[in-house]
Amino acid sequence: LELDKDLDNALAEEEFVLYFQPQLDLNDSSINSVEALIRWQHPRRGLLPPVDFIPLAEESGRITDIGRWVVMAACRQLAKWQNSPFSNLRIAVNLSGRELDDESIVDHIQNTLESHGVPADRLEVELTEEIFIQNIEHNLNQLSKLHKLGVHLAIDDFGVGYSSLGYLRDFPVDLLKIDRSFITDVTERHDNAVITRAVINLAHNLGIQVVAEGVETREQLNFLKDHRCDLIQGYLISRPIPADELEKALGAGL
Ligand code: G
Ligand code: G
Ligand code: MN
Ligand code: NA
Repeated sequence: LELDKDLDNALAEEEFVLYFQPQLDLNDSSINSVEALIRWQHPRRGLLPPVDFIPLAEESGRITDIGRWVVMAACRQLAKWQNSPFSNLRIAVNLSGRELDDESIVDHIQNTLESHGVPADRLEVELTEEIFIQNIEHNLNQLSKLHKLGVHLAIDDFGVGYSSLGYLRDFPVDLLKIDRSFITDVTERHDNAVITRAVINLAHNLGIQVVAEGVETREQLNFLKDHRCDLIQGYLISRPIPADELEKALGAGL
């Protein structure tokens, strides 16, 4: 409850910060995209992870304003990177179903990209399968508009939701992110290996790229490379880190 009240201040005082976790392209070992993960630098409690305040913000409706801040902060970072050695980077932001419900979020994204002079294809939006279960028509309309702008669309935590596969046909999806639970023991468990290979083939046959989440070992990397996964994300490459650390790591040839 106390935290809930503090959330109002947090936006006004800019206490939120974006951390970035890079994705490694397995084709050429380059890093062209990073996922933005929000943190809250709370004045008394220290650095709080999203699990401590995003569910709270979803309940109170403050998530709408937080989401708008995330989009703004991502565009601000992209604008900074434009005339730098990091101009190739794309940023993926997480949007919940609740945030997509907001009719004006697409306009906000378009306006924020434009006012920062950032091309739409530098931005990616990660959505979970929940958006294919409720408000389907509204969500399809929102995502079609975003896709037309040039924003890339990724399905997060793929494989653990309750939605049908039909949406891969009906929605403009650019990327699938295979949930970490399949990757953790992909080299030890035959079933997870089979599921991972099948998801990669399914996605590729639909013209969709695949990101493996939660990659922690060299063995997992090799397995995913052998089976033509496009990108990997996880502690093996890097934890989520602040922008200045990311720049240092990339500069040093991460
Ligand atoms: O940062 P961490 O790895 O702890 O992220 C935990 C969860 O919080 C992830 O599921 C992620 O999707 C979610 N999350 C992180 N940043 C944001 C954000 O900016 N908006 C929303 N809605 N969720 C986020
Ligand atoms: O948006 P999403 O639900 O994918 O959020 C990513 C979450 O997974 C974040 O909390 C991030 O810190 C965490 N994470 C990222 N890479 C790894 C990893 O390699 N291993 C584990 N255990 N967690 C990870
Ligand atoms: Mn994500
Ligand atoms: Na995920």
